[in-house]
Amino acid sequence: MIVVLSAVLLFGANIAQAEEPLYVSVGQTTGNLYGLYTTSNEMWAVATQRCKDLGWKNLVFIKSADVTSEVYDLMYEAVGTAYYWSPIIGMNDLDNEGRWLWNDGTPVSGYTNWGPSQPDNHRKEDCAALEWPFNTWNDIDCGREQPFICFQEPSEYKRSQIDDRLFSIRKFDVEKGTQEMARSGCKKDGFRLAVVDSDAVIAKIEKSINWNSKVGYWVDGTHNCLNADNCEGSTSYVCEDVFPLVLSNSREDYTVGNTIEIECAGSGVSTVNVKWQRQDGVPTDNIWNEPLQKIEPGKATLIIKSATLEDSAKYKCSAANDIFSPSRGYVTSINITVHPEAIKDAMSP
Ligand SMILES: [Ca+2]
Ligand SMILES: [Ca+2]
Repeated sequence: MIVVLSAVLLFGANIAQAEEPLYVSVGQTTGNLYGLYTTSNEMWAVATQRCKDLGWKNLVFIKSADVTSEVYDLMYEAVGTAYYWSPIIGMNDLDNEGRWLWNDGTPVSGYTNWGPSQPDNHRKEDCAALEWPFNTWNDIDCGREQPFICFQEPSEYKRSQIDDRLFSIRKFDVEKGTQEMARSGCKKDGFRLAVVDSDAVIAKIEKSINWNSKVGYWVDGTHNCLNADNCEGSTSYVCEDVFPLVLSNSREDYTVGNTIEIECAGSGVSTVNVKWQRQDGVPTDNIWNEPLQKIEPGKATLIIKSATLEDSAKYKCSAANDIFSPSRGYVTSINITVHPEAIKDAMSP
């Protein structure tokens, strides 16, 4: 099953949030965490450093077709196909023309995905970006300022221990604030004040955000204050995402004529609006229709009364909390495949 758990932060964020990624997703095959940054375009060297400063491993390394596919999903969910953003990726041939290295110094060999006629080193191009529709590579001028994609490997952000929880730092608009102000600050944007109830959570927060070791941060749970004895007079706090989606049924293989019902539910500080969508046409068309479904507060049940081969389309369930602005949403996809009856019969003894 492919589950893309994504967090969208639309524009409109205040300055304290300026370094929030536009979009974060977890690649289900590799487990990598990806973040797309678009709020300020940067050149390769600055973007590389920015990823590291923000707690990521680096600009994304695309060493397999799986990563290509996951990054494509990230871009597709974040910006659809209406944009030509060409995000920078983590490779260069600065030291030795034509000898491409990932930013960690490993050679680009084995898997490559250059676009047609690339790399062409046109007027000296030693860095690289993803070319629309976000899956092939083009060498570009290292001085070009572009959006960029950072990534982190699963062993580093310890996803299994913390169940996909994502944390981010906020600063009070005023000089300092109380825990109650921190709670409402998170809630205003569709988050909750981070619930810290174990050392694993603290480790996750330390790894996933770029915090100042000299500052105390308001949190909730068994701890009230991270990184300091008390947070009276603190200027910052930690928010976390609150409504991951859960599918009632992860079965993917069906036969023509089967009935399919999958409930998708989300929970959060305010009731989320959940709905199923179906992608018709080829993926690059970005045409999503609403299939038959039963929508209730906080959940939606996809109903396919008699499955057809065409149902092997990509379904996704999305949830948004539209009470607050900027809005925040999640998407979960399931790869339903409907097999012809004949194949099933042929396989039977
Ligand atoms: Ca070059
Ligand atoms: Ca080029």
